[in-house]
Amino acid sequence: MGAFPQTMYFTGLNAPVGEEVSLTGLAVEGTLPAEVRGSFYRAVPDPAFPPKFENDHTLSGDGMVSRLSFNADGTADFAIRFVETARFLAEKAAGHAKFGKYRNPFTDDADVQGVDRTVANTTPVWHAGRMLMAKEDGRPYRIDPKTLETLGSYDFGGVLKSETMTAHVRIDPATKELFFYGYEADGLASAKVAYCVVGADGVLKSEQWFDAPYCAMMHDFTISENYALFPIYPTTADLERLKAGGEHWHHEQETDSWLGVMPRYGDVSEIRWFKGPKGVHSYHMMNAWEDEGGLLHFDACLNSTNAFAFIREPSGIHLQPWEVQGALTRWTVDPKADGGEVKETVIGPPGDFPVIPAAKQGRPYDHGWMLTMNPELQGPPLLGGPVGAMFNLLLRLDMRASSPHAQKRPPQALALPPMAGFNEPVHVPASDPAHEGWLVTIVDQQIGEDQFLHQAWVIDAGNVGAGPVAKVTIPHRLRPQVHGWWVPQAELDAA
Ligand code: V55
Ligand code: FE
Repeated sequence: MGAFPQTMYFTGLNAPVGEEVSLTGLAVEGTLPAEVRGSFYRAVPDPAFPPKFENDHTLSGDGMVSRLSFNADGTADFAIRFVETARFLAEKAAGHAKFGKYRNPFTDDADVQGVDRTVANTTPVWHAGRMLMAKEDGRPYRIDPKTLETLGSYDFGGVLKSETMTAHVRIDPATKELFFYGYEADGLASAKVAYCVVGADGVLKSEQWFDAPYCAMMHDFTISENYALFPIYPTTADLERLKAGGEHWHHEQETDSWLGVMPRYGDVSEIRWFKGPKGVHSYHMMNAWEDEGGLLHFDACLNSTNAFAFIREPSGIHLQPWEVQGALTRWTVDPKADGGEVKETVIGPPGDFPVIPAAKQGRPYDHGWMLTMNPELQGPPLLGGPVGAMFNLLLRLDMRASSPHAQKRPPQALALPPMAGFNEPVHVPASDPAHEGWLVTIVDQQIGEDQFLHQAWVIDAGNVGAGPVAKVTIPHRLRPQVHGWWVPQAELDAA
């Protein structure tokens, strides 16, 4: 077996771990709020074998699903297991990597052609009592939420036609329906998008296909109370390039972005396309909402280009990380208009991993949280993750303050010391509507040359600056997560 490449994607915090563990009775320091009772699931890419290609990166890692559960007796349990995808099992049987470049099956070994090559590594999605490990290049894998065992590829009981399902779903807080889409729905580099609605009972009740303006990396989307919003940014795929063994994605700095808007229970023929700026890109949206005048606002962590160097570089875009400009940005459109251009307003700082209370999905909202880099950090950041450095400042944003008509207040912030980083938090609602609830997040700290301390922090969501109210040290090496999900104990008990 070869060795892992000695690049930033496989060294330091990003060094592969690949060990399945189950630890029980971990001590919780501090005061764990009674409401933080349930499990924090995380998706962690972790390659079981050194990649076939030296230029491989974190997004190709085999999915591991991790569970941190807060127990009734005040202790915590931690477990992590590989998602046993068809790809993982084929490589495990061979004892080495057989699948090639990120999302390029033409670079795979001949004897695994046609084998499902998704790695299920992006989001643990919980809906209707089912846990799905999702990645945008394929169908999700269903997981037993208690044992973390893999139950197999999931297609909503044979109903889903799309070959893919996004890792970024949206759940309506009132109807509990799951809204999602799949892009490249009928194959590599296709512009076909499947738009799907799943009932609160878990039954896929609608799947409609439409054509995007071009085949784009559609990582996230959002819904408002009445609309579904599909952003298209010019990170594009090309079948001939894939056949020639090239990269799945190139970013095109001179190509227009678009926002597709349709009534969320409407027909896809009703989609209207609104033009955005050229060359911009966003991985994650914070929310979308309608104002009293009927205008639709779409709030995203927008960047001037693709945030990932491994996408920029093959596209001929050579920038230092600090040359990438970003801001929480609002695009406003009139959803009743027949297309047009978005109206753009900067409403917040650069950064990513936006979080809102689940109850505010698609609704006007007062506050949200996100991660950013601390411009006042007195020392080096923690290197790791797909961008190369971990976010080290957690912000609570007052979204009303970001309206040009409102009083501007500085955001509340929780800063980490040098060589420490936040993973994306999950929000745990409080039972008292006057309390903003809690954030649970994994904090990684480098404490030696290749030594790291990993802790779960529980933070008062309305007072992030006060620091954690409770901490759990996880005595196991952790790789950076992608996304997480909070599942309350009552929902686990009912499942
Ligand atoms: C992202 C993550 C992915 C992926 C595409 O964070 C985009 C963004 C972990 O996999 O395949
Ligand atoms: Fe994401």
